[in-house]
Amino acid sequence: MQIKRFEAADMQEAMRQVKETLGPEAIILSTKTVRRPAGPTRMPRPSLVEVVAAADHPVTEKPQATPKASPFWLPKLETQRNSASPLENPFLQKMLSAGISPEFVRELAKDLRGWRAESRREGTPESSLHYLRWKLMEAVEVTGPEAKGAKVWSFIGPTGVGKTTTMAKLAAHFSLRLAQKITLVTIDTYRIGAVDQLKTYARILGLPLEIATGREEFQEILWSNRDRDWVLVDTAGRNPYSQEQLEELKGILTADPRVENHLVLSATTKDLDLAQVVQRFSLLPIRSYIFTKLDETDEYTSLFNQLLRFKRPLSYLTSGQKVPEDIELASKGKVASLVLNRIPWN
Ligand SMILES: Nc1nc2c(ncn2[C@@H]2O[C@H](COP(=O)(O)OP(=O)(O)OP(=O)(O)O)[C@@H](O)[C@H]2O)c(=O)[nH]1
Ligand SMILES: [Mg+2]
Repeated sequence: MQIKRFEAADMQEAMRQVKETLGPEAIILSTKTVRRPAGPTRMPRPSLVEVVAAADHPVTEKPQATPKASPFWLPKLETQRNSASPLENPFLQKMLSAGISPEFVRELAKDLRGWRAESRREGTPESSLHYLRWKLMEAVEVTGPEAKGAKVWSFIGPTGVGKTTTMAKLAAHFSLRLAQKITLVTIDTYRIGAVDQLKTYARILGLPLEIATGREEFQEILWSNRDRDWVLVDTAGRNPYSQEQLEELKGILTADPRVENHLVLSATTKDLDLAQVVQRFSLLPIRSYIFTKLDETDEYTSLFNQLLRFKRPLSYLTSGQKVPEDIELASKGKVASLVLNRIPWN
């Protein structure tokens, strides 16, 4: 497998270079815009497009003698042969430039070709966009609060992503709008001020708050709150690279099999960082993803890629600091709009 990096002034030129060097069967692994450092005159220079592409049989160079093990996120070349190339389609090129998973776009290229052949459509821009929207919606899974049974929901994730705020938003929604009996629990006795932050929300919402300092205490609290409709559990932000911190979290949350873990992630996190975070937090079963801070970015392809990479349903999206307003139940249509509305189609 030959992997090469290309830089060009725009995506069209980069794709031309990819085809010329690696051939039309090349697979795009990633695309991004890179800023060139200012020159000696300190004048900012125009940015470049960087494309990383791979091919089995490059046109101009021989494959390497000893192939290296590929990182887990690279698509497998064997499964890609003889499929339609996204390089041929301007719509798909745009999706690639926007950062959508090259593997997904490649599949889309195949499906789009099949759909056009089947429906004998010329493929107007409108019909192609409709089709893309439908495929995006089909690719993601969403979930919400289920109808019956007591629930214990924990909110886990890296530091500062909005776990406590999201929990307060949901507590307000469940107790004020749905008239459910709620108890708030925190196992975050780690960060200074964390308990006070939740105490403030509990006081404003008029909800009981319990503090657990370890596994046994957590178990006892859940037992004594077994008649509640919902027990919402706040946890300390954990560094995904600290196995010790994650094991400690697991030690407490596995005290009761009713605990369902919702992984809170920020929409501002970079694509591959998200992959690492999710992989490391997966030492606990993840019931759903909650994405926060949608208002702090206008690029949602990382969010979308994450929903495909480790398939878990998306439950809630938050887009602001206001409690309880800035939260909504996720829908497939919303995800598709977030992704497609940001791509400059013209
Ligand atoms: N813009 C924006 N800010 C948010 C959102 N959700 C939370 N925040 C803010 O993010 C900051 C951190 O929120 P917290 O809820 O304390 O985050 P946390 O994950 O509990 O943090 P730790 O417990 O320290 O790990 C606060 O200033 C929140 O107001 C959101 O959807 N949009
Ligand atoms: Mg917190």
